[in-house]
Amino acid sequence: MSDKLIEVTEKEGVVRLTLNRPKALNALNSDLIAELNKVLVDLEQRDDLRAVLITGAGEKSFVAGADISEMRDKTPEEARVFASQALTTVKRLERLPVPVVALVNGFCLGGGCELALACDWAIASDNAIFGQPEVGLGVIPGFGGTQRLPRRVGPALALDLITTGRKIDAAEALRIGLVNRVVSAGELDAVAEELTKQFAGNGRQAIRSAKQAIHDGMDQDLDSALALETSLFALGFAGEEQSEGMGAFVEKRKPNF
Ligand code: DAK
Repeated sequence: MSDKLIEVTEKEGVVRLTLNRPKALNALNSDLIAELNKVLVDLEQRDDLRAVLITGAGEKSFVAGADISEMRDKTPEEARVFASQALTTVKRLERLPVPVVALVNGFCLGGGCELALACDWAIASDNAIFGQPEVGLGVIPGFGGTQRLPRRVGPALALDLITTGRKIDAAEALRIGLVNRVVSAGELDAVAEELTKQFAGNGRQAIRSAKQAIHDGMDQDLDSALALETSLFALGFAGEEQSEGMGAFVEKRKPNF
């Protein structure tokens, strides 16, 4: 692994981002967040992507949270700037127009759990540990955890996890819907590859619109969200994917998206 804060590799339109501060268990400091933001701004410009994978360097940790040593001496104003930069970056990741998959290879705590929550998919290794331990440090989750965690697992469980700061294992994370799948550490890459192949077999624009409908719809009342779905559904008939997808079905062949 190089000394870059983020290692970016790519294969057939699938970009893999490896957060690379293994000595600090990939804790998110300002430099790492700024670098992630820069990488995401570049990825936003591309229309040839299929998926983005995000993981942590080393075998022990996805991300062990925001960097506590760096945060320790921040003033309230500095904390606000830090949180707002991180929130912008996390939102950018969430809103990439392709599926974003967290490969959680170990500790996934605090800001790390919040980063995973912003991904569309989370695949955890069976040794992964999750938690929002911020109250034990005298603060609250500041990278979206108080909002995305209740939306993902429901308010009662989010309150449980955030007010106790307790850590949970991968099996419990799967049971409460925090992650989609749990596999052995050695299987993470193979499962990610299988998943991205499934994405690649589907309409790129359809995936993009489905993602938009879900994210934008969750922030709206049901009627507005359904109207949004109708618009995006209709828009699908304006492109080539719909005629190829439905034509392939009728002609009993595989679609070529
Ligand atoms: N920050 C900085 N360094 C960290 C770190 C972290 N979050 N987590 C681990 N490290 C460093 C350790 O200090 C240690 O460094 P050296 O001593 O070797 O220099 C190295 O990584 C290895 O860690 P350990 O020696 O502790 O390893 P262990 O296996 O014994 O323990 C552990 C692993 C993950 C259980 C433990 O390291 C740990 O408890 N880490 C802290 C986990 C944590 O509390 N995470 C939440 C961080 S707070 C906000 C903005 C953001 C946030 C909140 C508010 N606003 C602006 C309002 C977000 C906050 C957080 O994410």
